[in-house]
Amino acid sequence: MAASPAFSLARRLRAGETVYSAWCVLGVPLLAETAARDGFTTVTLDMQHGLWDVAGIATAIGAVHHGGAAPIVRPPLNDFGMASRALDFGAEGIIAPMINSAADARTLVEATKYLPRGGRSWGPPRALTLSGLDIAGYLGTAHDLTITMAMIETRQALENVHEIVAVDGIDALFVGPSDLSIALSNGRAWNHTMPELERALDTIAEACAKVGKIAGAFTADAPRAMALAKRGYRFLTVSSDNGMLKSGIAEQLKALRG
Ligand code: 3PY
Ligand code: MG
Repeated sequence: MAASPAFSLARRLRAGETVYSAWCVLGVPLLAETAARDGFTTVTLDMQHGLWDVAGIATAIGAVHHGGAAPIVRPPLNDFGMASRALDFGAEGIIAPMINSAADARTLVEATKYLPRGGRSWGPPRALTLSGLDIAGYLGTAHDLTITMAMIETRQALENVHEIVAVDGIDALFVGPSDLSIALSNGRAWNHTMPELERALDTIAEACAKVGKIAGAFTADAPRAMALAKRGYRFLTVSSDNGMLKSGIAEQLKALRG
């Protein structure tokens, strides 16, 4: 995967490209930068469950950008202010958790798109610097340069998937297989490949395809990401910084123990 021109992710996804993203939870900008420099097209910084604080996320967005990848941020639950701020800091995309209805989707669009689509408040100092655009340039192209993804990870979201994806300004749906499998099993299972979840994944991909929007999903590893790409998913996060660190540690310890 070659480094991509800055702020090209949204355009490339809308043009039909399939993109793989690193997923960083440990709150360490250097790890996010390494994922970018070593070849991921995009790096997602997870503030919902990860250890990021606001200063760290601002630093990591710059580090990923300068490492040649597109920074994406998942803000905390219902933190639409942080979604807006992450774009101001130069994120190229937002993945908002637990978007359960068209009303939730409209709230997300309100925070992430300028008028006339939404009501994002003006003030993107770092995004201007990183994009190299002036005020008129960024205001005029922010929609084309950024991507707003709504997470589908509850029964309610699945029931409302067609209404959510139809909201103007929602560019993509992103499946959270952990929460969705817990929801579909009524709390009995965390299972990324259970039959009900597999059916839901196809329903969500079809809902996106029907309106020409992008389907995305979290995955635990590259084989699963590539399998979902064959089923219509085009934005796929792969493993995590924590997961890769732990598997690297396990591999070395196994070798040491013979
Ligand atoms: C989920 O699988 O529920 C997610 O939110 C992705 O980590
Ligand atoms: Mg989740």
